[in-house]
Amino acid sequence: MGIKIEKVVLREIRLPLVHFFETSFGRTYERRILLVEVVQDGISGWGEVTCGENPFYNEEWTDAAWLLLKHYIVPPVLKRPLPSADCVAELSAHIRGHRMARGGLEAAVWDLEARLKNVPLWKHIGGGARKEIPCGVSIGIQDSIPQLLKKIETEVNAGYQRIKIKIKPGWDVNVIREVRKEFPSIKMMADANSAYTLADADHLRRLDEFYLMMIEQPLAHDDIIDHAQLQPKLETPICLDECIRSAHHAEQAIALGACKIINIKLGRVGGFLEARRVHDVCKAAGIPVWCGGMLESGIGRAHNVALSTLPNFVLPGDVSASKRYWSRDIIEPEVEVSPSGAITVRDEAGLGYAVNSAYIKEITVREETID
Ligand code: NPQ
Ligand code: MG
Repeated sequence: MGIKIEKVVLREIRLPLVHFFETSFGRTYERRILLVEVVQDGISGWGEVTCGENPFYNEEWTDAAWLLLKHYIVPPVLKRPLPSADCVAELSAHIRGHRMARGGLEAAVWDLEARLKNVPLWKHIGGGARKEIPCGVSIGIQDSIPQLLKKIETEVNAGYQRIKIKIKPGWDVNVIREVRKEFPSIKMMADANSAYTLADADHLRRLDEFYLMMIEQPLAHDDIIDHAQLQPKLETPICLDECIRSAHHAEQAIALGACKIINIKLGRVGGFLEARRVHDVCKAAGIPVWCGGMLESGIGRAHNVALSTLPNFVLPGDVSASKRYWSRDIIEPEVEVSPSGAITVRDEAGLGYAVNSAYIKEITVREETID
């Protein structure tokens, strides 16, 4: 059974966050999310572009992604027989960068193909190593340390299996020290989103005494070599996020000793095909991986749950409950996390969650059909 897509509908939705989210590059109050709906024989597959509102996490942003999809990414897949979802990534491989925009369409076609075959997406991508996804949380930079401690207590009590704390110069060693004092035995890590340089190596080494699971992306977003210089100076394992956009980058980072752990984000690497390749490279090299998050709506969240069932996703990821981010999610049921900090994988075909079209319509600010 082949794929032949009749039309693609692009939508931009606005979703206000329950609480602002602050990283080393800024504060976000509301997400502008692009949803990609691909349609064949009256069946829809759904994808989400996970980029930010501004080109600060990486070069991508909502407005640019819209134009890329419309002019470059969607046209080559329309009304053309495709042997399988495996072939979609290649049709936009000539585009430099913009993998989140490309991945939004690619993931939608994987969902469509799973639904056409009436199998769950996790099974369709070759996952199924676990039925319970271990969950962590990512906690943004707060206005004060007491406020951060209170948030951590809430999330630990909710059952989350590890706590990730965003850091930046001025909100790092001082903060982690206080958190460790209050929570001596939780699994904990820090994410700098590229806020440091090699000149900060001595400063970053001061984090070693707090036995963090890892420090995520301390140095420049595109600099594997500097991370290879830093890792031998730290006891804390480095986890790369922004630097890893492809399986080849993973190979290079591992060969150089730039990291001991890799965070895989479906969008950052351009979709399921490349995410699986990164996963396989890491697995063969004995590098554990976990699933990163980009404050996704339920659709991106459901993709992340499916991805997290691949065997080497052995560490708790940033995939957490819908209600931590949204007062109302666009899928039903919402993604829920058990008191032991896990998401149960669902057995319905495709995403495994129903897409709430009526609610999506309410919060859509622009829509365009490409056929
Ligand atoms: C990370 N995510 O692991 C990212 C960063 C991130 C859950 O920590 C808008 C634009 C919102 C970009 C949220 C988490 C974002 C964003 C998070 C990037 O580095
Ligand atoms: Mg990160």
